[in-house]
Amino acid sequence: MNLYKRDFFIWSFIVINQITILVMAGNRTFTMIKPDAVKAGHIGGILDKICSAGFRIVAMKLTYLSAEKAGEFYAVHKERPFYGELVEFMSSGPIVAAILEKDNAIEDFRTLIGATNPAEAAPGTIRALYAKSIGENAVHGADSDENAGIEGNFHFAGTEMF
Ligand code: RTP
Ligand code: MG
Repeated sequence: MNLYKRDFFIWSFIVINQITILVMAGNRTFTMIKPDAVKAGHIGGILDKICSAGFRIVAMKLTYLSAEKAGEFYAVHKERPFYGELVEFMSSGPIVAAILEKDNAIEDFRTLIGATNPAEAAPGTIRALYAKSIGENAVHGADSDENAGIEGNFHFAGTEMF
């Protein structure tokens, strides 16, 4: 193979790889059904909304965050006044953690769950239907592709993603 042909194959491989990464980006998000919604028996209702909206479940488990683990998960909010309350709440009972797949997953999932404060959440959104307050707001949704990846890996091993 001459030098020109070899370079052509290498560059084709790199370009196809980059296109694949671009197409894949944005198609996964990470969610948790928070302790308030699990306690109130809303797992089924919330999963129904998620699946009906076209999300595919890549990974899912009923699990528990210790205060230490909850603190680690929400470390970005460490300086916020509600951090202590948030950690206490998120470790107050079991949660459902899941990785979800759909085109435009991050944005579409944030639309599906509604505003952080359920009083401001659009009618029909998960938080409007199931959240109690700004603190106890039924579900978590990742806010970026990067964070979805970090949060998914926080809860799941690669062998648990399908
Ligand atoms: P999340 O990360 O859980 O999906 O929520 P979010 O993006 O809509 O809101 P964020 O600003 O990231 O806040 C994280 C969680 O902290 C609790 N919070 N409490 N008492 C308060 O003023 C207050 N503000 C936020 C909520 O549980 C919120 O979801
Ligand atoms: Mg957030």
